[in-house]
Amino acid sequence: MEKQVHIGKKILSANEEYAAINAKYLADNEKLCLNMISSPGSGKTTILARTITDLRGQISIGVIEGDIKTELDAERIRAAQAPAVQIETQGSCHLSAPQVHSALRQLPVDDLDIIIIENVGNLVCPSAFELGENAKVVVLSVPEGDDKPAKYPGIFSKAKVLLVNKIDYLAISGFDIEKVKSDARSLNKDIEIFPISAVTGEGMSLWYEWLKSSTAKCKQ
Ligand SMILES: Nc1nc2c(ncn2[C@@H]2O[C@H](COP(=O)(O)OP(=O)(O)O)[C@@H](O)[C@H]2O)c(=O)[nH]1
Ligand SMILES: [Mg+2]
Repeated sequence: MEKQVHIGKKILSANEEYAAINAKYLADNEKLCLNMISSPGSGKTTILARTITDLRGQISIGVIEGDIKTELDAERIRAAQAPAVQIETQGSCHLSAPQVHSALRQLPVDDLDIIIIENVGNLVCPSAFELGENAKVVVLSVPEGDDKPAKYPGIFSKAKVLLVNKIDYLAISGFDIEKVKSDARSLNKDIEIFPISAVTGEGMSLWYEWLKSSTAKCKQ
């Protein structure tokens, strides 16, 4: 008869192992690393390009881009004069920690203060895979509707920051921003919420202050 022996030791998945290696590398090098997650089209790349441009000379940002196909987003980041590494996942709906591990080796990390990972666009799979980041940043844009924190609680529970983007559409949409704030806070009482428009620049200064203070904390 077979006997089962419980050895009481958690066997880490390859993803968890690489996430721990990435996290240690980033901590040793005093870098802030953010994992940006949203539906496709919420404005992640637009937010990143504007942030890079507006913080030039104050904070240096490098980007790891994840998409199923194409180098298009990395090209947009390079056009904003920041280093970017593109990962094509070839069908996978999320980035993995081993992929981020190899992308980190291709970035000029010594010259950077912050590394931002733009994950593959969707609100579900990316939230389940740790990459070694300090924090997840979820982006919800006004045209997507105000019911998304309630419908996709996983990512809104885990994120440290919620960027509500495209607030320039607020006046012509039925989007209830107070409902989004209270739904997100009922899942995650400490979540920081910044309503922004990456096109007009409204609200971006509070996001920049958060980036600056979080960067400073990594260097202490
Ligand atoms: N009106 C408006 N459009 C935006 C804003 N941010 C991004 N967009 C537009 O939304 C579309 C998708 O943006 P993109 O950055 O590619 O989204 P991503 O797929 O999340 O990276 C583009 O046409 C952007 O110009 C915003 O704050 N306001
Ligand atoms: Mg993008």
